[in-house]
Amino acid sequence: MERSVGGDMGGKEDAKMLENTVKQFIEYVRKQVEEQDPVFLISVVVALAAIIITCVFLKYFLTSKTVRSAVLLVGLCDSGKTLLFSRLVSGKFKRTQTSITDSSAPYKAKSDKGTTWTLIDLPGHDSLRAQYLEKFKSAARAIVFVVDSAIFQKEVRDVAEFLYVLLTDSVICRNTPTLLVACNKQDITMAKSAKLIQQQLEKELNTLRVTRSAALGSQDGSVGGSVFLGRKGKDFEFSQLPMRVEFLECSALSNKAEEGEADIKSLEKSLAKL
Ligand SMILES: Nc1nc2c(ncn2[C@@H]2O[C@H](COP(=O)(O)OP(=O)(O)OP(=O)(O)O)[C@@H](O)[C@H]2O)c(=O)[nH]1
Ligand SMILES: [Mg+2]
Repeated sequence: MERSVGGDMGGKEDAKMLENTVKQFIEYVRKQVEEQDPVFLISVVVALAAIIITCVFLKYFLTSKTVRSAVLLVGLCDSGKTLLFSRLVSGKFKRTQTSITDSSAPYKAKSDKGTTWTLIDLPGHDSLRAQYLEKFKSAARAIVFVVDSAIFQKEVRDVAEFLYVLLTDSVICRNTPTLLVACNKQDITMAKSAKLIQQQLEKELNTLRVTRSAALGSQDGSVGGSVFLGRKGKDFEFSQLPMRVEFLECSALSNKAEEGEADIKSLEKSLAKL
């Protein structure tokens, strides 16, 4: 009992002492301020504000540059992401199986600067796609969207649906990573050209935009965080997007021999411009 009363008194004394010290300090600062030239004081305040603003800017600028250094390989199953990954990293052919997890490796761009990016191969399977995209999307400097040009006609709807998810994502729209649509498997005779793939995707995305926004309207906003695709009141075109978009043709496999040369020069050229 006694101890607790003593403790209370000690606490009160401490509080009083602290109050006195603070008062004395405020009084001291007030006196100092009064004695100074106001022009000098204003310059000190302005200089301090400039230092704080510079620090905040530098921190934001440096962190956003260091964090976003990933190049993601995304696309439907069997489009050739893993083989392209292997070709870009080591130049070698690799027998692949459906990926069930991500794999990453440093990739040195073929430019004068020779920046090293982290190349990340994501699984294309329906059930894994979303979770891996979620994991890596905020780190993306560029997204290589791989399309199987040989069976594009059959897959156009699925390809457009996946692209729609990417292009209306709020994080991706804010960070605006470069989008490289790699029209792969050009070694196959039936392969569609990059130009045709672009036109068909624009048409398909235009249709999807109408159906998706109608569905969103009836769901009282439960699917939040998605951005309108392209420009309202205009047919969709890739040029309306906030990020740089490039369509290119490549083949991760030569039609002559399995281990033969791949044709990924256009992809390497685009990656050099990041
Ligand atoms: N002809 C031809 N075949 C290719 C080309 N690129 C990849 N392939 C083949 O297509 C198949 C699928 O390639 P992967 O690299 O495993 O495909 P993926 O996109 O990683 O597939 P998931 O991991 O399931 O998402 C393999 O048999 C590859 O050898 C190409 O440019 N031309
Ligand atoms: Mg794979």
